[in-house]
Amino acid sequence: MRQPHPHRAAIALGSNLGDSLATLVSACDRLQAHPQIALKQRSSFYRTKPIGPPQPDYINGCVVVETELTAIALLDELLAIEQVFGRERLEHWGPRTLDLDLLLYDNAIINHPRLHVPHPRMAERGFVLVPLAEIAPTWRHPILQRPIADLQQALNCAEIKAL
Ligand code: A4P
Ligand code: MG
Repeated sequence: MRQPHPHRAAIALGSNLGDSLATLVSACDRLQAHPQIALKQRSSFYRTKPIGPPQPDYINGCVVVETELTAIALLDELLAIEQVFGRERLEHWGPRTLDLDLLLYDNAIINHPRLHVPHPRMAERGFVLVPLAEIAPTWRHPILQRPIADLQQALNCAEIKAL
């Protein structure tokens, strides 16, 4: 029998404009409502200091989903959800109402002009690894070949507080 949702993916959520917490909760609802995506786990949400130009603090979190979508099709859904929340791309690493990044897709390593998986900067970022380690500590980073919990413990994440 065909599995309905054969792939597992990890997605990072971030926002630092508008009502960030409400935006992230609504984005999770949108993912869950999608017929080809099943939301399996959602982390706590965390208040985090911005990496990049001076801007407000972020709220960050992560989810694990199962899906029958290809990685590129899943990326397109994430970009469409960002648009619903009025994402405007003004400045690289600048403030945003909603950022959805595809972190991991099964154990795939993808280098496509529009998609890099694992997300290239995820292993250096506490705002990604703290929420991801909460829900997927044993998932191995397919390039570094280390579990997410190990990568997180190697970073100083003292400033990252759950809401
Ligand atoms: N793209 C390629 N790979 C991926 C992927 N794995 N997931 C392409 C999602 N998109 C991917 O994205 C530009 C293009 O990247 C997409 O169209 C897609 O084809 P974008 O979201 O417009 O770019 P961006 O987010 O401004 O740039 P970038 O480099 O992705 O930024 P990051 O690395 O996501 O950093 N500080 C805190 N505390 N919390 C944050 O969440 N986020 C950023 C953004 C900076 N500082 C932050 C946070
Ligand atoms: Mg992004």
